[in-house]
Amino acid sequence: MTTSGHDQRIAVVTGASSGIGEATARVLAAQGFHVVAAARRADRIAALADEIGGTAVVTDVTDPDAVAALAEACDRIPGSVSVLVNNAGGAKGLASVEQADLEHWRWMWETNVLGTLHVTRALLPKLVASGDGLVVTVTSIAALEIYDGGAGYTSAKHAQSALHRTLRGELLGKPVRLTEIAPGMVDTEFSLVRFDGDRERADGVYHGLTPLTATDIAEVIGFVASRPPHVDLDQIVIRPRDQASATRAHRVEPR
Ligand code: 8X3
Repeated sequence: MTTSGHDQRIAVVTGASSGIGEATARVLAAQGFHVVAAARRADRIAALADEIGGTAVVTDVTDPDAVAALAEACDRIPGSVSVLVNNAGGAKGLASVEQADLEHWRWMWETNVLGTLHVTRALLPKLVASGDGLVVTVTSIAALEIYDGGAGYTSAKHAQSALHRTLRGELLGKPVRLTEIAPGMVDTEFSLVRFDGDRERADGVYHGLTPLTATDIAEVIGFVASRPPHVDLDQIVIRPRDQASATRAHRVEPR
């Protein structure tokens, strides 16, 4: 069902140029949302928005001015912003604390934590005003676990989760639902980014098992978004059957 004019429900998805963000944009568009696809890679989101009848807004979530422009772009679309999917983020490196790469740490904290802060803060008034808002924040099992070499990423994901969960109390009494999605292994560009484009190393992460796909996660977000206003799916952990924890997986052949 598509809606138009002031009845139109708008869903803003960050990190929409690939992976979970792109798949979520497709699922929400199929549910009738006008999707605002936000990401840095202009060509990718333009093609996606074209395909799903949405709007592409080039946004770097770490830049408050760019995020303010994203909020203004939403004002120019008829309808109300009722869904925000905080999906932009990622990991860089797998160094020990002793060997920590400060640039990697800064990037992880800027994108995952401050990015979520900037976008959520900018869009919250609109989500509340919609009368039936939803904030989905895509964290990770790294928000629940720690592992050797993962401190930069796990600390950022723990912080992003804490920020998101704090809103549950702060928004109590307001018409906004809050859902944290914490995925385990999902076959996206995640590992390629983490290992700076090293394809062999990235593929090794998923070797010998069946990881989740971006669509697996997007379909769950679509389920969350399609619940009635009184139903809040608080926190959802999604792992492949072959993964018991961040460091423990079953592989049919070893890496
Ligand atoms: C990443 C989760 O299991 O690939 O967010 O380390 S995992």
